[in-house]
Amino acid sequence: MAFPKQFTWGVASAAFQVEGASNIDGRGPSVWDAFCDTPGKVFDGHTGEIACGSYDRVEEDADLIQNLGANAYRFSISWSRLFPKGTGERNEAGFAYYDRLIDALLERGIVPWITLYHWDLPLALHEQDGWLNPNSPIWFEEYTKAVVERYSDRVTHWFTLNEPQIFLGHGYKDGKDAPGLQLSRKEVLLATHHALLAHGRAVKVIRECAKSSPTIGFAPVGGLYTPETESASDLEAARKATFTIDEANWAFNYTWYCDPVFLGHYPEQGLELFGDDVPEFTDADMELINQPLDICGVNIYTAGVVRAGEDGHPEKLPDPVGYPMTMFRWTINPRSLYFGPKFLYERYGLPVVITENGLASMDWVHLDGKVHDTGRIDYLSRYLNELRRASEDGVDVRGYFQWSIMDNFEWAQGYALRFGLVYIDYQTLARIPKDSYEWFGRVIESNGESIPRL
Ligand code: PNW
Repeated sequence: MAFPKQFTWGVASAAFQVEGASNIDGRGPSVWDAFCDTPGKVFDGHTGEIACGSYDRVEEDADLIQNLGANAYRFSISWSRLFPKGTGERNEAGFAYYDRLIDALLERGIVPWITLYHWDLPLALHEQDGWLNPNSPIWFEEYTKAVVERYSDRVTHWFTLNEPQIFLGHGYKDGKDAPGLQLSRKEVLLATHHALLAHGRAVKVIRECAKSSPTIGFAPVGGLYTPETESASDLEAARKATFTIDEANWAFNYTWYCDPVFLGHYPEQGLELFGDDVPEFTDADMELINQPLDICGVNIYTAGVVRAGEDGHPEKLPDPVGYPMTMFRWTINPRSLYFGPKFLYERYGLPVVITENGLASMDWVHLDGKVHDTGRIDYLSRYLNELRRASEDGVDVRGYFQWSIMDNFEWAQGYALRFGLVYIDYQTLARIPKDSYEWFGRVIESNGESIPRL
């Protein structure tokens, strides 16, 4: 059998990318609102003010997910919609919005999977130094507690942080994403330590306060490598490259974030590489970060390729001229969905859930009124076949969330890149299911027994 019977077939999104209503019903600004308002930061000055208008389309969007046949929806909560200033005063209208969303999903038999933090830090907290503030883990714990108290009678699946590699690497190091900081390595590592502590505190408070038994995970990303051939030496080289922090691109790795979370310690190689830039930490910190988790979530879109060079040392292969790429110019490497889950499962020993995977393309409505996104079908078919192979080879894969149910605000790329199974006409906010929506629906229906090629 390909995928387990109870496999989770989901679609994903994030609050700032779909909700819109950024100034409505008492929501406070986040770092992303401020970033969008800073000239030159986001493609063509696009903002999240309207986005997909999902705030006003709870039933319509839930119908789209139901008609697809998905059994789960991974969405995030906008912290500043619940707490306009991040801490203190609550915004009841914000809480009520997620009540409506959760109830609409449950009525349709769709399991809500909540991501607590998908990059949109309340601006008021950024003004108090954001993740650099040693109180940031406590802010996050308080926010999480309020979310869990409100929704855990109906919600059982939780993710803490989405991709700290990116919100710190692009937000605090390169300045490409909100809040656009370009800090020293020492400062970024301090903010990272706080984010990891925030994760730990959140997991703890979920377990303490949840009204129904929770399933909790973390949703990292990282520099993944697949082996050129499946020889034992190439395989070992790929594993080694995947779990080594690259000096040039040091924030984009698995081990600095995942080893503390899953194993309770920073990786030796990172401690050596970062030297004096490593923040001070205690055993109690590491224990707090290392809370028991139920699943290992991971976002996988692409991967590099390595071969074993001399002495087995990983040799990264350059992308060949004219390589297949997405509109993001990410390499299309379907084997990332075989080796990614395999390597993570071997290292961390937890069931794996693919929390995001999908294709950026530039779709448009064709003359027949439909959106023929053959590239997306081909991409998903190649990737899902590899995920199935991982499952058949004994990797404990429990779920797959396609990114994304609909086109949305693609961060610094604004609305230029489209990841959706459903096309959004941003003038009218009409939703048009693409060919890939029909295709993915059939895959889900067969529980992945059938993953047809074009
Ligand atoms: C993710 N990489 O970001 C985010 O979680 C989503 O919000 C986003 O829309 C989606 O992927 C598509 O970009 C990523 O460099 C950023 O491999 C960078 C990478 C992967 C995912």
